[in-house]
Amino acid sequence: MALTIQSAQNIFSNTQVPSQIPATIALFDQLSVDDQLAYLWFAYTEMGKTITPAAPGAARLQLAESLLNQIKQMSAEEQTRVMRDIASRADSPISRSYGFFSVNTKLAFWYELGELMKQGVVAPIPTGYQMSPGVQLVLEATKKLDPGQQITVLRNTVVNMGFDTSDLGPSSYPKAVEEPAFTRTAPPVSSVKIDGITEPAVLGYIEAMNADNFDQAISLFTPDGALQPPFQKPIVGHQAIAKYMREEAQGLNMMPQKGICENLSDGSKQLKITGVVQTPWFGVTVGMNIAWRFLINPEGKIFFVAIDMLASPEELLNLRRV
Ligand code: 45D
Repeated sequence: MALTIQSAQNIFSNTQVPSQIPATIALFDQLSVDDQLAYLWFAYTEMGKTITPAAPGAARLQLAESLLNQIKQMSAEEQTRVMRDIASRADSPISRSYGFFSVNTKLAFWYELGELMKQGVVAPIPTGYQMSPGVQLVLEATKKLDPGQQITVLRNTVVNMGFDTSDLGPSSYPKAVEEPAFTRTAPPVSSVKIDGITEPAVLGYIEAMNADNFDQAISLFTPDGALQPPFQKPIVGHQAIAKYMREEAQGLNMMPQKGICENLSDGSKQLKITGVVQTPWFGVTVGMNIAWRFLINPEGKIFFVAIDMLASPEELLNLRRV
């Protein structure tokens, strides 16, 4: 029987216990735009008491520079309008430019705006703003999350902002700026050991990813292979996966801990591995508990891998089959 992405998505289906991350984002989505901006400001400054992101590199900030310079020169009212436009995904020139940014450039843009807000150059919250009970509710929900989940909520709200440029096609914007590199916080681990796992494709995948060697990682996939990031649809094919990895997987530290491997009747294998991932934005200060679910074809190539955020640290031990 031929492997299908749809059936692969369902391996170890008990991994996807309801996560508080989409639930918190759903609450956020119901807020008014001003409430959303206020929530992000309060959540970010509160979080900053214990963990703060590393400053983005100069090359990264350059990509957002023209937007930031425009905003700096605006009146407080205009600055507020721009932020409302971006947060509400309006079709305005700045919200369009933002919409074309990669995930990490979007984060760098807000990082810098946050700094300007702390310095008083940009107004964090519209003048006369009154906090609604809804903001308090989402803040309370956020406090209950672990740090890895909190930064995922922040990241995903930032990613969703800006005019949706996905239908505009590449020709409408001069793209193709090389994605700036993250500098690694720790030297990559060269020999990967995962309790219970000997599958070469899996060990090779982790080793390549920890060295940002995406060509090497891609070569382990079947040509029609797919990678499914947390809360996203599968990304299919070498080219699409490579583009995704260059934009979003640089500088990650992957620390798989243990796993199980099961042989299927057609010669393929399904594996579930749990462990911790660190993002270069927060380095060793924040660990995200995740699972990888691999489907390896009879030839030892990766047909499918899903990355799931775990609902709780206890889920690290959930290696039961199903
Ligand atoms: O609106 O095996 C202000 C893959 C107020 C690849 C603000 C992976 C106003 C394959 C405060 C200024 C990548 C899938 C905003 C593995 C306002 C693979 C600013 C997994 C917005 C394992 C807010 C990787 C700011 C994973 C500055 C799981 C917020 C990676 C900044 C996860 C937030 C990475 C930042 C995560 C969040 C990174 C910097 C969750 C970064 C999060």
